[in-house]
Amino acid sequence: IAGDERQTLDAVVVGAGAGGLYALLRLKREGRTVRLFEAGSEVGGTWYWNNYPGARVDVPSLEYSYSFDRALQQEWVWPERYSAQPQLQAYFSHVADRYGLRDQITFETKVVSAEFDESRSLWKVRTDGGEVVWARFFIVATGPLSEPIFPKIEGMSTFKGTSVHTGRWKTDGADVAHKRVGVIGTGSSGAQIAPELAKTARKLHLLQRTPAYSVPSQNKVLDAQEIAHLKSNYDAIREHARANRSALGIDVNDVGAFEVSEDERQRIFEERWQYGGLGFTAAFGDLYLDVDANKTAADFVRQKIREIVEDADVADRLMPDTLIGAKRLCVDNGYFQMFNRDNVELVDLRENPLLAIDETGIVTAQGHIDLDVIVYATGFDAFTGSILKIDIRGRGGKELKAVWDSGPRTYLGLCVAGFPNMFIVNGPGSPAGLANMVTLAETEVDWIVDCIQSIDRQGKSEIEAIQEKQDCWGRTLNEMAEQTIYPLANSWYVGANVPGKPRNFMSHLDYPEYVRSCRASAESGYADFRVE
Ligand code: NA7
Repeated sequence: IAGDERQTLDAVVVGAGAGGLYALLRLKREGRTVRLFEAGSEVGGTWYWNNYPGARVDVPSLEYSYSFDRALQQEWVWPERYSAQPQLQAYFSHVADRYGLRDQITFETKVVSAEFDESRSLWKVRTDGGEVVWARFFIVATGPLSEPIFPKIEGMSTFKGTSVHTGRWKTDGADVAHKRVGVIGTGSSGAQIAPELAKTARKLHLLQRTPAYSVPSQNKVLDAQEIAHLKSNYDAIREHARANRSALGIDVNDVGAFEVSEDERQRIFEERWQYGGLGFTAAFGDLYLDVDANKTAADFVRQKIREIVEDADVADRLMPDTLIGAKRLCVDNGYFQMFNRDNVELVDLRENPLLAIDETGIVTAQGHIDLDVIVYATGFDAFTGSILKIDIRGRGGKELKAVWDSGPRTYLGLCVAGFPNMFIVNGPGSPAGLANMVTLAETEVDWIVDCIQSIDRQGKSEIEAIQEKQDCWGRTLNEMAEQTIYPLANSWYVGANVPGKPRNFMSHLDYPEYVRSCRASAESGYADFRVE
């Protein structure tokens, strides 16, 4: 026991991405004893693991960055509108150095279990290195898109070439120069990596199961004048973004798609397309609310595909026939243009199903594709995958896995009934996945740390979500989602990308409203929680 006591910390944080790093920073500033465990060998989270060629953020970098320190945001230079992975990695590394965070981080170490000891109101946290630490608070910041998923394809393991998942490029990365490459998947990762690999590969086969909507990023190098202008308006930029449902600095046009003439509608879509980025689907206020309105945007993108892709048959096969934006919209740097290259071939798995993988490549209904490299751009077990990899047990030894059996349930996306003193950053039930993840991480961590401080000031030892409040939160999320087109798609937002995963819309759709709920809870002295 004495040895255990020496190890008792205020908090354990899991994950050194945007959320975990900021949690460590804030807790340190409050004079708390903290340790952070990180599976990778560096900080950065998503931007550590997803270092595949072409990896780039789809939110402008000046926004996709911390706002807590004006000096940091003024001094740090983002050279491009949308930063590539190396810049993002460098940024988080700089943050770790600048605020002296490294001493509290244990790298290359996974947390394997966390168990709440009711008699002592402490979390017992065990790592894969066999270390056990005790902490009053357990903060899970493992990321909503961090647990890669591989499809189950017969013969996969027999492939003698290189197999690599985009989300594990760090460890498994492949050299594709002059090689024959197959890319499986047409989500954001596939749409980013394929054009980049095609530049050096001998041949690239893009294996498409569902055609994707993608809009150009119109990424560019920012010149000194532009950077100076943006930085002199930083407060206004942040404020504008925070008023947006997704905490993104996009201009939402509140007008309905059918409130303007056909010509005007096309003009507005064209303007948004030329500007680039996720603001495309904010062209009209009802694109996420009304299926017919949505179709006008979808038609516009289909027309663009027709114009960009020279081979009409290939263009036809690339045409999505779903709703636009119901699955995460891809933001690309030459995705559709890539199909005009002689060394790129589209394999449409709907008419030519993928049957198996063998030692030398992929077997489809129409024959064998010889490959040296297979890239799995097949996505992630979103929201819950990385959390449930940890054996988390709350009050009465109850497993989180069992409690979330039919889908993740949280209160404010931050806490779970039955799991006192546990907090999740960017977890299910928060606007994670849809909102600017750095902004959201700051919002949530500030709430968590303020909460911890308040508990102590009140002389209390435990805070726990109340079941009825949690149920009510879940209903609110569903009601919000049902007014939109989101539940209509088979996306990772609803868990449909993982076979057998229960279908739940897992995100909160309105960042400002979410902030109001969190603030109201704090202002009430956490009256909506059990505090003891
Ligand atoms: P996504 O968006 O989940 O995309 C995964 C892609 O992989 C998608 O096109 C899937 O097709 C495809 N996939 C998955 N399994 C298979 C099999 N068995 N055969 C063929 N194709 C398959 O993951 P990303 O990594 O691209 O992006 C995740 C998020 O990260 C993104 O939304 C951004 O927010 C950042 P499907 O559509 O299911 O038919």
